[in-house]
Amino acid sequence: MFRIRQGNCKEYVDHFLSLLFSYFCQLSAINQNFIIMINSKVEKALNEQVEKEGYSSSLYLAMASWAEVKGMPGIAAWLYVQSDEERMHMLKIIKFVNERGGKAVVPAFKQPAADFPSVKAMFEDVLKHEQFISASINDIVAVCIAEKDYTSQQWLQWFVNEQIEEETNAMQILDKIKLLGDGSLYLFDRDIMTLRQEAGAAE
Ligand code: OFO
Repeated sequence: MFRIRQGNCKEYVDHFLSLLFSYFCQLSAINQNFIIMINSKVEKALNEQVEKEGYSSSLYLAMASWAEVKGMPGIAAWLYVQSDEERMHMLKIIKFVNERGGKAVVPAFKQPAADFPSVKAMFEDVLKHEQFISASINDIVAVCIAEKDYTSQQWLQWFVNEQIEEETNAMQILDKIKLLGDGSLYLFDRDIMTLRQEAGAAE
């Protein structure tokens, strides 16, 4: 048993510090046990999604740059915002993987096209790409369910809802382009950003 001898202050302080140290060790062990670690298959699927979101960001950046050079500042502005959103999606996944005890890996992104045949064809590509991303998110949800990683599955619900919005936006834009026809791109370019305001107001 530990006894404090009168006048032996150093011994007392040392003992107190060692008690404090073991208390913090126990506390940190308890905390670690409470982290629900990410499943390794889900971690792999999310890392693949990091690549897809990063590529989405580059793709929309390339489209924005093309539209800007072609003298369509409204369409360019819409795509620049879209590119930023995709980067935010990528960051969201990176942080989630790391916070759940996994390791996010940032890959190389393939180079997107630099030219597009027309505005309509470009937005058809946007819709196709978003449908591809939606399918990819659904595949990850399926992995979560198969692996019983319900924490990740629940977290992914944000992306499931986001994809509904992304596909709807692309479809609305295509409907407007079809309605206006290729000859009215000036009006479309002037008004496209109002679609973002309308979508923001509706949320
Ligand atoms: Fe990240 O939603 Fe589009 O790609």
